[in-house]
Amino acid sequence: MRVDDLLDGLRAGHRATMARAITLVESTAPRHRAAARELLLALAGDAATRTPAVRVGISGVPGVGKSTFIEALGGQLTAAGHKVGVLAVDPSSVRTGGSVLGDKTRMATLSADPHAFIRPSPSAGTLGGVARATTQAMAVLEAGGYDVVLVETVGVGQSEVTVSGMVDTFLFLTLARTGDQLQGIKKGILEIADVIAVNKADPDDPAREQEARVAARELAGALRLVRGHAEWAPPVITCSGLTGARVDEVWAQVLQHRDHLGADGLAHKRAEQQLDFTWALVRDELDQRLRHSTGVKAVQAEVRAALLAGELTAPLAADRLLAAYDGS
Ligand SMILES: Nc1nc2c(ncn2[C@@H]2O[C@H](COP(=O)(O)OP(=O)(O)OP(=O)(O)O)[C@@H](O)[C@H]2O)c(=O)[nH]1
Ligand SMILES: [Mg+2]
Repeated sequence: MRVDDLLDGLRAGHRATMARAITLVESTAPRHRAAARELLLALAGDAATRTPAVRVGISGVPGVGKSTFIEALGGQLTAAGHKVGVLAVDPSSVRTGGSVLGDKTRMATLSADPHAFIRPSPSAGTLGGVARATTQAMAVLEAGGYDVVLVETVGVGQSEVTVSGMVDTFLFLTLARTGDQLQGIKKGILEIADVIAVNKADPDDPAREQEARVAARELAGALRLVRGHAEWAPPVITCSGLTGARVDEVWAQVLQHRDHLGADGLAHKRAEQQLDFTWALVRDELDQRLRHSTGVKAVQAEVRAALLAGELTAPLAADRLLAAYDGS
């Protein structure tokens, strides 16, 4: 399919074209790269004339209820006239090649909603590669008129930091586990979260709801310690993704954070993200070139053998590989 046809289909909001365009920008095949670049360049032109979509990262440990929350929130938003795109960044897909997050079966209602588009995590490559695919998929969704993009990521290590660098607002879901909830949350998360919600505070379970409220208060206190007198004090509220209770309140806080950024603040944040993204792309490309370098391939086995035999130290081996790369 030609890039012009993709653009026409996207602008007209055709779902099949959307899927095809996302596949194109996710592709790491060299033959797709030129077309993907052309498409993204055209989309960047479109974006300049449009109100930016609301990009929200949603994170939390496995089982905290991210997908269920997105199902509830997405339904509320499409009912209110929004078009909602859902993407996933799944670090486990990087290791296993499988895709756990964004599992459509867990978002049964939303995946059948004509005003929602759910895309499971791309299941290949490095975390950087998956993040690149996700950033570009966001641009495609926005071109298709999706004014809200939700990015689900499981709360393990680097993936949250990666996702927080791609979105406007970072929402962290957690659970009330009295006593150990603070240990369960890495300090790094408290530094990057913009809104925190203690989930599974179901209204039909008053004891649990109460526990969640206590946890929210404790967390708010801990946040004050970590963040000091930062301009934005992340609100900590309770909700229940399963019943939909207070999910609207969480969304109100997301919008509040966006208001706090203001149009200029948002533009600045996105520009900075583009700069970081640029360097990530450069590193990604260098990595690819290193992998495919004929010079490196030529000496790789020999260097490996020498290193394993103890004839070369790691720094010397690295020098040899880099020299082979520079020379090819
Ligand atoms: N009681 C209760 N259960 C919930 C709530 N939200 C989710 N659950 C349950 O928690 C389990 C995990 O929910 P998911 O939405 O799949 O969690 P997740 O965070 O997306 O999980 P991963 O994608 O595996 O990281 C499911 O059995 C849900 O039904 C809630 O608000 N209340
Ligand atoms: Mg999930």
